[in-house]
Amino acid sequence: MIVSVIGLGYIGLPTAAVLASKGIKVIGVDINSDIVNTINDGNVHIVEPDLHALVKDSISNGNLTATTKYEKADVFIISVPTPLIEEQKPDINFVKSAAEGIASVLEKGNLIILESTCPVGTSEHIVELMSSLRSDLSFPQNNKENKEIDVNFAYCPERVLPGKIIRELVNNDRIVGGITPDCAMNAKKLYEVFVKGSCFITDSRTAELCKLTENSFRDMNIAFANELSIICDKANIDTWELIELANKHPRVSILEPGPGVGGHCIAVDPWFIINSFPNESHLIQTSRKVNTQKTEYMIEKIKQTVSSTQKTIKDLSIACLGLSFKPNIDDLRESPAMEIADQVIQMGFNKVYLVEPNINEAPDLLKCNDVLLTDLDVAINSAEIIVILVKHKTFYNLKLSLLSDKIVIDAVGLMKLIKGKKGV
Ligand code: SAJ
Repeated sequence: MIVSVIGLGYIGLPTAAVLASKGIKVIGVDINSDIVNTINDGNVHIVEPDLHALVKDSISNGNLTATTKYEKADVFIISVPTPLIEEQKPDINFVKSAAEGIASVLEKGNLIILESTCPVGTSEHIVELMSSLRSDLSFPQNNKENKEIDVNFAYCPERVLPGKIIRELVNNDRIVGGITPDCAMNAKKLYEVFVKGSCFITDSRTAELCKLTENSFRDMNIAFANELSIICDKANIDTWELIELANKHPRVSILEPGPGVGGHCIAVDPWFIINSFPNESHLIQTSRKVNTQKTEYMIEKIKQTVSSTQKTIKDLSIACLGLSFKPNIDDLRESPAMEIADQVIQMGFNKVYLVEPNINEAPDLLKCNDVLLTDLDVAINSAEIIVILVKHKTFYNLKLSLLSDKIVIDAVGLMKLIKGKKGV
């Protein structure tokens, strides 16, 4: 069996490498020739534990090859981006062009699996597109007379956590949504080659909404925590203590507040539902709003803190601890911490110290005079105001004594965690 994985990004490359590690011949296809060359050299263009070793092995034993051209295969897995464009509308053009590329090499008996996050109904839409391009083949949707189907199509969303992708690819349960039950059964057989979790079968529309539901659920739950954190701030109550105590109830499990929600999934996917169902998605829309407003609240809080010092901003220095969108990763995309740091830089402080232990150079957006990417000790020693934006493990050893004469604004509960560890 030959599997072709279209799109060698955060999901496609790990999927290709895991399949290849099971002895399957995998052809990875990507429009970016630099990425293709990097992979063919046995290297990787993304930071993800264990990925490099898997890719290196699969390239050297010949199970994995990368190319910019579509080639014949038995199974095609589409894992290309579906970004939001203006007015927060999802753009499925990369999926469409992958479908066109696959159509050019498609043969009777092939299976196509779509993994990209998509609006409900996309799979049916893509099947229609492919069947219009290949009228010589019978596709599941247009098979009204129940003729023999030449090509199978299923929607199987990825649900892996960045930082744990390889482990979760293998261990997580999968949702396999077929255009027909046979399509789902055939796709399930492929996942069973490497998935240790269970593969649950459904139709493609349910599987599409299931992916969007999972991330919207998390967004909504984080919004609850963020809303509580603002209420607590106003009421002068320690949010972290409140949540810890509320979570002692056997049926309460509140997530952690933060500076807002980042990344390319949780803050994005709810819009796929909102766009398709604007009049029905009240909670989902409100959650997006609450999480976005939490970032603005943090920026306001910093401004108010400056005013309360009775010093002019030019006489003050500030440190922002953490820039990535969540702890212990180097990914700065859609990061609320980056947005806050950017606003802080524009406020006109004497010096802005940025601490992000997972990167070596300040990102272009934040590069300017009076802004320094430094280590934790330098920042803490030099700044009067310390803003904690990400709960990186490397911050756990922060010496509380160094903070005694500082103004600390803690968006993530790091202080509570350190005090708890030290038994203060
Ligand atoms: N966050 C909080 N409080 C929390 C948990 C998270 O503020 O209690 C913030 C994080 O700091 C971050 C954002 O939410 O800014 C998202 O982080 P995350 O760890 O919740 O999720 P992602 O974006 O890394 O991965 C999510 C996962 N989805 C769910 O947990 C439902 C993952 O399983 C998906 O595969 C991934 O989205 C995706 O690709 O869709």
